[in-house]
Amino acid sequence: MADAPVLTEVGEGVLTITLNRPDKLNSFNVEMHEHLAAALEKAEQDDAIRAVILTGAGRAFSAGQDLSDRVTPKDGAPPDLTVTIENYYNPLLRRIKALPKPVIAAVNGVAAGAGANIALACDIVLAGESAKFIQAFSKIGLLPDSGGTWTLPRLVGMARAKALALLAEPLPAVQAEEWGMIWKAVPDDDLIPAASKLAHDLARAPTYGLGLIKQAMEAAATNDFDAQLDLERDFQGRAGRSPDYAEGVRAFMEKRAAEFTGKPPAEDKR
Ligand code: T3D
Repeated sequence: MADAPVLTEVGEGVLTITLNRPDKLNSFNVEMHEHLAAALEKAEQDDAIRAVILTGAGRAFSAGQDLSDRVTPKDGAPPDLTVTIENYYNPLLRRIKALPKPVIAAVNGVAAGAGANIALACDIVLAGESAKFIQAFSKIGLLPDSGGTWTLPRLVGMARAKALALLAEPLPAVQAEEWGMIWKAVPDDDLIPAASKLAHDLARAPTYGLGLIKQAMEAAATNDFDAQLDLERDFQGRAGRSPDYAEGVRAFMEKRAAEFTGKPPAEDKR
């Protein structure tokens, strides 16, 4: 299925998802959304998958919505953009955030519009040095979606977020790293090996605990300090009942490398 809109590959606990419409710079149509949703659902359900890499085929990560795929009503009325957002983009963003396993974006080239904000919603963003991030929306009269108006100010502060959104200027990966918008920019040829090493390291880590870290960090966006302290207490209680915590402490005491299974505590149904 080399011509499928999304390619998947599983190995040693890592699911690699490749957006695969290179001639359209991996822009999103409904079919690509559906394939991506199915791949992420597999990641949710399969306990053997413990980390995910999201990348793009060809010279782009993704150019966002496929603008040639817009359904214009026959009567000449404008398209209702809320439909794709409600049915596809918002569920996708919620899925990435809620997945109790780390998702790494390996941004191999331009990430524009929703493509940029999907990458930035991932837990760790690595980018090739030639990649760039473009909040392209304002060029066509739209505003950032796919969580952009929420994510950007939190990552880079309001001043930079507003300028990125209003000006739609490309932000090179190296500057994105300097601004704290992404984890690292690496030489282009090193991107996939670096993302793969990171993902394989994470796939051998205490997956249940990593899922709690992810959930706690997201909750901090809306909790006050007091509520977050309570959440940390409760989550730590859950982490402390996991087999990986027992193994981690045992391995430390025995001065050996821990062997984590990623499993939740027996009573935790997830
Ligand atoms: O609509 C809704 O449902 C609401 C949701 C909206 C979410 C969004 O993402 S809105 C924002 C949509 N994206 C954009 O506006 C970005 C459009 N693309 C660009 O600005 C540029 O292509 C890039 C800056 C990303 C890359 O520029 P460049 O010069 O490297 O490449 P190019 O020549 O512009 O594009 C190469 C080909 O890809 C070209 O096709 P061709 O001429 O070779 O047949 C181009 O048309 C195609 N392409 C690029 N982006 C898109 C696209 N085709 C459809 N949709 C695209 N978004």
